[in-house]
Amino acid sequence: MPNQAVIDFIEKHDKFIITAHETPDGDALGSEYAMLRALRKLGKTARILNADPAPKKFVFIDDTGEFEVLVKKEQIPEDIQEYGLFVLDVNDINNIGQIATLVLPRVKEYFIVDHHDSETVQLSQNHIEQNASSTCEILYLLFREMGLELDLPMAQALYMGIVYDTGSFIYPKTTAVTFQIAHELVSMGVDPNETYVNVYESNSISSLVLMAKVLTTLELYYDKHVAVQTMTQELIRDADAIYEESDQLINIPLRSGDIRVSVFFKENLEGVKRCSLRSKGNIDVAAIAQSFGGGGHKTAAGFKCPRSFDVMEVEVLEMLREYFNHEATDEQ
Ligand SMILES: [Mn+2]
Repeated sequence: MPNQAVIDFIEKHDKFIITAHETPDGDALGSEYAMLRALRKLGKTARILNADPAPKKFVFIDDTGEFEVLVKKEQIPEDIQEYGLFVLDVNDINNIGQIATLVLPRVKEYFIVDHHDSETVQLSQNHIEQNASSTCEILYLLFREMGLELDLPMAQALYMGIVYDTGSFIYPKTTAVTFQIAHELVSMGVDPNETYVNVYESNSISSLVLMAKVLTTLELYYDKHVAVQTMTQELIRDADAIYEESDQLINIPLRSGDIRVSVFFKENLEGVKRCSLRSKGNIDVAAIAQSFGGGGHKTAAGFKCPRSFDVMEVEVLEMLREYFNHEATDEQ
């Protein structure tokens, strides 16, 4: 049974902390919330501790304010050594913020449930299904195997994670199983339109202004097949926006039939620089992200920039050269 290790981990411990990756997305938050309720249903003590706040558009799944951000040591339970730590939707300990230093080394045991590609998973206790559309899909199948009955808030959380991570059932890892799970969740009472309105139609005006400003940075390379956008912290401030409001902007260039790779350099308000990569077809952007210490999926990946955007842009374009038989001339 593929899930037996996860089930053993749940059975072995009475208290759990649940975490996910930095700047948590719909799948990270949906899987945390569903896992939280599942553990409590089983009579366990459980809470969520994240490195970053949950974006507002995802919080409609949580009536009770469970997404706690770890800001100081005092939030960590005194008997932390008795806890099991669930690490969801991430397998890279460099991507869980200060959970990696304040929580992970002190818990009794940890366990990863994830679906990201990774060459080397640093933590051996894991259940990683790289072909799953989302961590929420893995959790749905896990709960079913455990015979755990889902309540409506759990179904809603899982559905949100699946919708988000599949781009509403269109990204490459979307399968018949994904639709089957969605069918079952909607049969339980999940409202697809409510999810859509919250996740995609509840953005602020400042996010529109941010989108307009980021689009003006668009540069095209390799015969207009590669799009590069750049968002500095000054640009976020000019738009009066917040960093999280940029999470969908990398997808905009992909709407053009010519674009095969979208590269998005983005800096948050604390000055942390990241690069996100998306591709169509056979271009493996996870390999590029891994070469800079990051990771992801073949068509969606990212990494923290070790150097300035200008330098990183040259390096990323160089790594894309093998896919294109042209010089990386700026054609804009
Ligand atoms: Mn995910």
